[in-house]
Amino acid sequence: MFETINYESRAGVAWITLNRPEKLNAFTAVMHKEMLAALKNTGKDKDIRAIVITGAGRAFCSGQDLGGSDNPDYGEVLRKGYNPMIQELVSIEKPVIAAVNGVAAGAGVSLALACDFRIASEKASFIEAFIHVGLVPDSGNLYFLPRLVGHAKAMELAVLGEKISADQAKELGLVTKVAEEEVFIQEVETFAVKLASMPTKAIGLIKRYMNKSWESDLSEVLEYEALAQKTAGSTEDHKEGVSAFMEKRKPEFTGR
Ligand code: T3D
Repeated sequence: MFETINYESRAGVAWITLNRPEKLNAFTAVMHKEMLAALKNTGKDKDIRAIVITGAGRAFCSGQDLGGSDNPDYGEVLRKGYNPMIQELVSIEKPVIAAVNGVAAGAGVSLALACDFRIASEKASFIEAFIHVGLVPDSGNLYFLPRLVGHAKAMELAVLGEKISADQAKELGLVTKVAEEEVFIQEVETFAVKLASMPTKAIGLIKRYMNKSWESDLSEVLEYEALAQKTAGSTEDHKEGVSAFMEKRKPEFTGR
């Protein structure tokens, strides 16, 4: 059904795999369209409660295809291709995990940064490659990077464009976990299935309002918390969590 990505789902988890391994999964206009469609699908599908984005072959994603663009207006490439994809990803009220299997460069880093969690293979690396081709970080990179690592480190990474290893990324707080290559996919699967068995509505509300907190003051955040708690408090998962606690058993959350 897709040309540049693979899409499959199992155990409540959607797996989206960027699939142009010969170009280290570089983005094209078709890939933007397909990613947007796949992400929209995960948002709508009630059976999907977590999403994994990864890359085929030895790379996660090498950013924009430097050989393939026929559009000289890069602003338009961003507005039509990358920006809707990043906006969609952030607005999905379900956890999204970047399974960074290998090198992530340029907009490939941006894609990983826009996800809610990053799990890296020990073979992964991150490179803000934009500067090496005379460009600026895009696709939300200037938004997420300083928020994740702080302004000074973000400037250093973006301006110097030096490659950092998975372990260095972990030290900076960019990744949740670094896994040995042999067990990488199992570790991602375990993490994703765990998230998919949690109270999905509450996770979605945490994501929505934690994102909004960046541009809000304390009184606004207090009100968001009240709104979110009213909604979370009326879910079946809240009822189940309290019943399970009182009955001293493990809760079975359904995402409703
Ligand atoms: O419209 C716009 O352009 C605006 C939007 C911009 C967003 C951006 O993402 S700008 C940044 C674009 N990305 C890059 O500049 C990264 C370019 N790639 C690299 O720097 C390196 O390939 C890596 C550091 C990612 C990996 O290095 P290495 O040594 O492991 O692999 P390699 O040998 O360089 O690449 C392997 C093949 O993939 C090679 O093809 P070949 O020689 O085997 O036929 C290489 O050309 C190809 N490849 C890698 N990255 C890209 C690519 N082909 C097209 N576009 C790429 N981005």
